[in-house]
Amino acid sequence: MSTIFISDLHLHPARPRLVKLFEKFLNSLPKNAQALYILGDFFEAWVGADDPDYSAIAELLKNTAKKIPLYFMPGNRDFLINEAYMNSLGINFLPDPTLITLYGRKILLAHGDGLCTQDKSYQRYRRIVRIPILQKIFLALPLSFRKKVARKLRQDSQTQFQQNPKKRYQEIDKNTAIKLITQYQADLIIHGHIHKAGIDWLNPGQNQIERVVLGDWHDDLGSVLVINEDELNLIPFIKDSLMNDPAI
Ligand SMILES: [Mn+2]
Repeated sequence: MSTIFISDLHLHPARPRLVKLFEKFLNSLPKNAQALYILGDFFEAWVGADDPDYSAIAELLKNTAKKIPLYFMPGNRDFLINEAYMNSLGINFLPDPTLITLYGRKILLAHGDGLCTQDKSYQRYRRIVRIPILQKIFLALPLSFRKKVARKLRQDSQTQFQQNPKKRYQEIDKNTAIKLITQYQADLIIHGHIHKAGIDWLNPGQNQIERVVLGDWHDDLGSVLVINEDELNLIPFIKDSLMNDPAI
């Protein structure tokens, strides 16, 4: 038995090769996989279920959820996704963060943007845009307006990154993460967001907390975490390689 984790695909119909790669990944899920977890930034910029740009991609998820239990945690690119919409697709919604127990391990799941607490102005913005009533009001506005707002936010953050390239894909605040993980009494955290795939220790030497950072996806390269009773493996996904990977 194994459990699969992915994040940061940034899927959009304007990137057909990436969408194709994701389809291939779905078709090559190992037979013994018991669940698929998506930890945010699955969509490039999600502004409502009525956006036709994402209907085909949402359909892929819906069909996958008929075959394997699917769990979805929104990221900063798809934070408007709510539980009702996910349930309508047959998908389990996960708030950020969520604690799960898997193969005897207590694992904290997060997208990762909430752990970047050095960026005070982003955290302020994040708190506001996650207020349910504000989300409800925004989602009731015309689609063309919502898409315009998303474009504007994207442009603003691009400009910000151009002025300050270090801010892009900045490391999380490890002390914030350690505090949170300790609160939840977990011994492993899995997150994405920072686009630097890897497995490391958050606090080497002391009560060791293991961390997996899921990687972002590119047109010809995905990043997949496979967990089973014995081990964690962060595996690059290239075309249809997942099934044949000896690590699984
Ligand atoms: Mn993100």
